Amino acid sequence: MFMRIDHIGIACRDLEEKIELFSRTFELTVVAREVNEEQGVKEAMLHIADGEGGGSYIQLLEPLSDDSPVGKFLARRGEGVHHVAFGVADVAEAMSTISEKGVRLLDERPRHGSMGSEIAFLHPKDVGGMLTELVQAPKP
Ligand code: MC0
Repeated sequence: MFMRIDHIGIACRDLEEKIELFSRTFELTVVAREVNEEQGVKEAMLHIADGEGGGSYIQLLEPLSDDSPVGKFLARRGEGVHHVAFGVADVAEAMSTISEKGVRLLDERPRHGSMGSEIAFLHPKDVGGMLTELVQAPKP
């Protein structure tokens, strides 16, 4: 079902500071920046490699408000890994297959994600404490 790790999402308080840190430390390049109002984040994608059906990235996330998902996460746990996102060929199909196994979906239908992707989240409590995202990359 999963083709690759699409990205690791990292919650941070200062996006520019963490872009500088990750670019310098791991020699990664920012390939996209976006504000996603629906998800309450300002974000940057740092490219790692290309794989089946799309690339792999580090995603740096700064919250737009304290009551957004990433804002609440920072208050509760501080900076660090917020979620792991897996690349799938068809996000709607993956949602339906996974939900049939008893895992709660946090989205009823796919939503808009980074770089034109379609995404959906799974409840962390049903996946061993890991907030999990499904990502369908846009067709080339
Ligand atoms: C909360 N919990 C987490 C967690 N956030 N566990 C692991 N990883 C996380 N990131 C835990 C809490 O500690 C709590 O456990 C339990 O989940 C229920 O939390 P809650 O009190 O309901 O907390 P809320 O209201 O903060 O909701 C958490 C939830 C929410 C995961 C449902 O953040 C959500 O719907 N997230 C999906 C959307 C999202 O995260 N968007 C931002 C990235 P205890 O044991 O204390 O009960 S957007 C993005 O990344 C896009 C742009 C993209 O990739 O393209």
